[in-house]
Amino acid sequence: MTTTHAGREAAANNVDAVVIGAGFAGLYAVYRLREMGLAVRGFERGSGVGGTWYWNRYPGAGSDSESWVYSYTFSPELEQEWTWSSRFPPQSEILRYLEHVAERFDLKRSFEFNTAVNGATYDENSNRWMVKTDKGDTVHATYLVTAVGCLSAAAVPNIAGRDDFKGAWYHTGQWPHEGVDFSGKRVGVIGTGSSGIQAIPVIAKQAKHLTVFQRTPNFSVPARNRALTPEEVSNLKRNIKEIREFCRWSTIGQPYDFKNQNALDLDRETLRQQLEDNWQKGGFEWMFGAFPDMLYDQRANDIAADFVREKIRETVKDAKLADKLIPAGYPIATKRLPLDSGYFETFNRDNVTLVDLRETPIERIVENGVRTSDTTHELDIIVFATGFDALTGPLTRVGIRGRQGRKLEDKWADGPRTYLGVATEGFPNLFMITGPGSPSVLGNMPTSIEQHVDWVCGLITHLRKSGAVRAEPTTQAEEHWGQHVKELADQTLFPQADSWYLGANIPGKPRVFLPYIGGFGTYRKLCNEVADKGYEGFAIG
Ligand code: N01
Repeated sequence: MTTTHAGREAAANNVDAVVIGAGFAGLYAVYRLREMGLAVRGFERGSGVGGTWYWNRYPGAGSDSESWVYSYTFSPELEQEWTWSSRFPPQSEILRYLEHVAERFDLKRSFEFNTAVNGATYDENSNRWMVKTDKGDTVHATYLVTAVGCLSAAAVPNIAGRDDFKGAWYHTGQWPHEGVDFSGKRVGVIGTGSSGIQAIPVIAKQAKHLTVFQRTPNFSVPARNRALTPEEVSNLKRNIKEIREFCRWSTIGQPYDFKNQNALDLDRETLRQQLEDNWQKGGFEWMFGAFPDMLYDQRANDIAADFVREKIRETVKDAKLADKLIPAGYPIATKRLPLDSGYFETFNRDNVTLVDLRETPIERIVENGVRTSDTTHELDIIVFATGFDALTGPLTRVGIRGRQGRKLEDKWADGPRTYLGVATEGFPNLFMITGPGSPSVLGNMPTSIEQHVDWVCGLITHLRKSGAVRAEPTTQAEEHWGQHVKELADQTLFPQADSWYLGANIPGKPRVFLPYIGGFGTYRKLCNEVADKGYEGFAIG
């Protein structure tokens, strides 16, 4: 029997699962779902795979997780074949890795690129999702898997006069593929989060002059990036199974964890020495391989914060400038802690100026630069390193409608409500990879992603084996989970900072702590228990 063109079209438009996004999560979701024998179609806005690493091509962009754990674990062969160049790989290398994975496992054939999903509606009668794309396609699927990333909805602030600017402007999260030539240019960077802190030292070396517009001074810890020696590579490859297993059950999915000891139990000198030793090592371990009370107890946190303040003061030669760069008013690490490669040193350069927006706020953007309350800073290029509408933004902009046409953004108007961060009541068979209410951004993303995809695939297998067609969290399970996520966050110092974890960076966004802060290992255990109890908390039918 030959299949007609119309027949093939119909089959392609009626699939088991639609996956949105071709980053770390989408690629793995397609791999696993296909392995289970499901018909899958994927859609990706970009022209290629990579997600975060496709979009964030700004100078200095790279991973803050160690390369040997910032990768997939599902294929031991892949793990052995791929060799990372350095401790913290640059964006270009991570993108190359994801392209390699897509080729190696033949994943691209399941995706339509340059295609955004601009609506997905659940039909109760057919128990199918009707997914629409900006290319005019409509695809029907039983399962809708969102792999849209946590930090993919770029936030360009609505500063008056932005359209008057005659120069070029860019957001770090939507960087042009051809790159930006800063040579001979007067460049302004607005924002000093992780992206700004990575980009600023690199741009400063290229630009004629760099003006950094800082609203909130940020803590930062040195990355101490370096090339990996062949000996390290072979040791890592030999021990990779154990390293991965440790990450899976650790607090933030990294190859280290908090000590079984509090900072406040140590005498000052011992504590200082430990902080110094870890500072010399570089990386997140300084905070997240240290003392748990630094995130719970203000006194312990103050010790850590003062340690970094001293480091800034030692690094920045001009004492008045150092004062402006030194953070105060929020506990360290309660805004995502950046890793840097010479960030504070950059302010010792003659071609770099810091504008403290707390003293001289931006009034507007004008045709030749940025006007603050005291002067106009003349610029040829503005870089918005101003962050993202995190976790909820990438989901609510898709146009997802559940039972009775209810919009996801309406349901979440007062903050996201999910069960395990993976599903939401009223939206059957919608599975969110690293959605709000899951550990997601509080650690190593690939660890989180693989756990989520595997768990969702387990749930889908359960449905298929038991002859059920839908899973949807109960209202009660969702409420309990929301309370639990909030209670855990409230036990820490995190809610004290105006961070994107709380939606505080987006005007009008409800102040709700978005990720689950109980730790990757604990979360994994909870998810496994839910599965062992026949997916307790889900209405399955
Ligand atoms: O964004 P951010 P990001 N006027 O929201 C400022 C991940 N990431 O893109 O603090 C003036 O952290 C804002 O000021 P304030 C990582 O999870 C990972 O840097 O709100 N300034 C802040 O300084 C990270 O946390 C990696 O007062 C304005 C900055 O812009 C997340 O992405 C690398 C402003 C935004 O900081 C987001 O980081 C990079 C305005 N109107 C990023 N609006 C790696 O793993 C905002 N700001 C390596």
